[in-house]
Amino acid sequence: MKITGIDSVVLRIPCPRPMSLEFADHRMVAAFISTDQGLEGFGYTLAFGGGGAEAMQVYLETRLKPLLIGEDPRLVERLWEKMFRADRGIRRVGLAAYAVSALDIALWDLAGKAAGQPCYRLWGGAADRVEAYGSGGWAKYRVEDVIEEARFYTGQGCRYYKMKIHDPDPRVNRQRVEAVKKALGDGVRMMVDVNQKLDVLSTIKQAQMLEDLDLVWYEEPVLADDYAGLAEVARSIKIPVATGENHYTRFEFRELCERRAARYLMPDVGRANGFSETLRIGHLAAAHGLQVSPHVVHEISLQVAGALSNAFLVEYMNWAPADLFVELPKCENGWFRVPDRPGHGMALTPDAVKKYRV
Ligand code: SMN
Ligand code: MG
Repeated sequence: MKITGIDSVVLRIPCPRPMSLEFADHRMVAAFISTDQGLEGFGYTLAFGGGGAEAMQVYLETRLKPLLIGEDPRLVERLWEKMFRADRGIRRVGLAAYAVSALDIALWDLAGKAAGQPCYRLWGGAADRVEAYGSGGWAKYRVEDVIEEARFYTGQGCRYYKMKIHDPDPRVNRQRVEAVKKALGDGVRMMVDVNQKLDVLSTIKQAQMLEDLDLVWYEEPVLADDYAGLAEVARSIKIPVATGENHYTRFEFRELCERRAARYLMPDVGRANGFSETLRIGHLAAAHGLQVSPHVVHEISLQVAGALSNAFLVEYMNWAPADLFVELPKCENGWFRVPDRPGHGMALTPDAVKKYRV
């Protein structure tokens, strides 16, 4: 089987009302790989808030695509190495890693379709169902809106809910988290997300103010770049630290593991160089006794979570309009079945490209 063509497109994805308080829209960079045998692979990455999507597409088109044309798409490891090692002057972090991710996801989609198997089964298969947490709780919501949103998820059986803590006053964050926890009751545990907004001392102080709330994790406590800071926070607070949505390679995750900088690693398949590198990160985490909780895009992250015995929850964030994908997985009693169609199982609707193309 040979790759005969690759098309890419940037889609503008409008946000549902609640998310639009924070972001007006997102961009999806989608890639479609065609072959001489008629099979097609679909991969994508998401730029939340839209940042950098055009640059990702240019890097994909001008530097990565020529490496794949004419190759056998089933040799994913070989092609991943070819992409990862291509430009020695550009590290596969940031925008370039998003571009590699979209193509790696499309290659695995093709490999799965060629084998007639869903990806998680190709990779060994640990579970065909994964529990989910509801996620949102954006900074600009009133606390009533956060509670209403949380109930959207708990109403579908979710036992976990994550909210942002972005107020400059740590006491306000404490009040908001406490109010949401009280409204949700004992059956729901919570996580909080700092999104890198604090420095080491302020984040430790903020975390200490939340220590009695039985939180599952405290997320991105300081800048993702600051490994020493992350490790200091992890040593200093009682809530387990989660981080990883802004880390891109197994080398960066190795740093997190060896410094004991987090207990939950959160690679994003659309950022961390695709399914291939995310699986490696998952196995690396297992060697350090750490759990992996993939960041967003649960509809495709489910394949990775279903292949890792140290996966803990997928992030259920209601970001996709109902007419974008052919069949979004459904949350049943707080759990998702891993899609068992060949490949990763997701496809755009016939009109999605026309409707959302930039
Ligand atoms: C997040 C997700 C999507 C967009 C922005 C921020 C967030 C999370 O950090 O972990 O859900
Ligand atoms: Mg986060």
